[in-house]
Amino acid sequence: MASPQKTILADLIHFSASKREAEDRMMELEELVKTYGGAVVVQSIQRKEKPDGRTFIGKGKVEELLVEAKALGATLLVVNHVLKPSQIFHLEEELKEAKVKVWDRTDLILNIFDKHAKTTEAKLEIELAKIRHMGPRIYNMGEQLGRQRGGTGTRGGSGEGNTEAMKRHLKEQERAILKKLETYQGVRDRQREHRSKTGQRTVALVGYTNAGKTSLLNVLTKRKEYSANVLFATLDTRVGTMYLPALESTALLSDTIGFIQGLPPELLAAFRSTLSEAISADVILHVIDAADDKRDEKISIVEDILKKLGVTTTPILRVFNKVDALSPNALHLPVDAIAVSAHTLVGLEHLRDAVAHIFSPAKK
Ligand SMILES: Nc1nc2c(ncn2[C@@H]2O[C@H](COP(=O)(O)OP(=O)(O)OP(=O)(O)O)[C@@H](O)[C@H]2O)c(=O)[nH]1
Ligand SMILES: [Mg+2]
Repeated sequence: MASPQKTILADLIHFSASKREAEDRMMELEELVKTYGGAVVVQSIQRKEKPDGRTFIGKGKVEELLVEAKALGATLLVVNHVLKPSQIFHLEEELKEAKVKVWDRTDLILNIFDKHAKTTEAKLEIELAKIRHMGPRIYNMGEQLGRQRGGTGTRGGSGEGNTEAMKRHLKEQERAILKKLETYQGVRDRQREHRSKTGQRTVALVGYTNAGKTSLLNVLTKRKEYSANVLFATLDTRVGTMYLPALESTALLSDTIGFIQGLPPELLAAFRSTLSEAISADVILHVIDAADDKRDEKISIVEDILKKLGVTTTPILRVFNKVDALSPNALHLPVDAIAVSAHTLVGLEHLRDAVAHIFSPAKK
């Protein structure tokens, strides 16, 4: 196996942000980089009123990181924000001496997705998100290079011509992918129609990445899907059958990609097909890592994303998982919380009953 890529992490936070917030952001970024397979060699947190227009992190910081990159042999810089294409371009230019590639947060997430995607559908969705995210960068590079070649006044000079050709090419690729994805969407739509015609109930697991969605799917449906202590272990949609004793009947339970703070909108849009299973379910189970210090913040992040996805009328049950790992001084759970553990199996009957109750309030 190739040795992990030595990586520098840079974050920029506002003066008003707390130290804790800054550290949490850095910790999550480090988790993401580890999930990707990188080894973090430098962590840089800067407080700034607003980002630098040219390089985002500012000239002084770039110079400092160049020295460190050379000294430590780092080859990747990840900036924990979404950068403008020109900012990435300038950063790479200025770090050229150390041959450092520059990624923003979206690049990092896309590259993790790339590593984990297994189904053709997920791969196509990632391809689409990449084109949408990287496209403007490629046009920008063409324009910058055109300008550097002193192309002022040379209308339709080589830089510009290439940019136009590249734009057309990417547009065509995007259309081709969308067309393929439509086929998958069509299959899903038909399956959904069939399910609703035959009265099959559907339940979806959603939640922050690493909350334990797949572990719950496995214990509720006796499936054996891959779950792991990494971010974004699941990128596809998996479906199993869950028994609801109170109804003496079953529901289909689906699992899908986890959410994360700052999930770029173009990624959400690209994953529409995969997420459609969750969005269109009769009931959503919002799986929460009860033992996570940032539990409440993550709950809001997930609920915001659900709203952005247009989920407004579906009943959502909050499911507090990992209660076996709660420390005595952990935040209290709400008194009526559905508290479960995919590891010890505590609370699963309560969860099945709560789901059954939504489908058939009278039968409980
Ligand atoms: N202690 C404890 N750990 C759990 C429990 N459920 C899941 N885990 C662990 O949490 C980690 C993440 O579990 P997954 O089921 O992969 O989580 P996920 O929500 O599917 O994550 P992604 O697919 O990456 O979004 C794994 O290491 C699990 O073993 C639980 O009830 N208790
Ligand atoms: Mg999972």
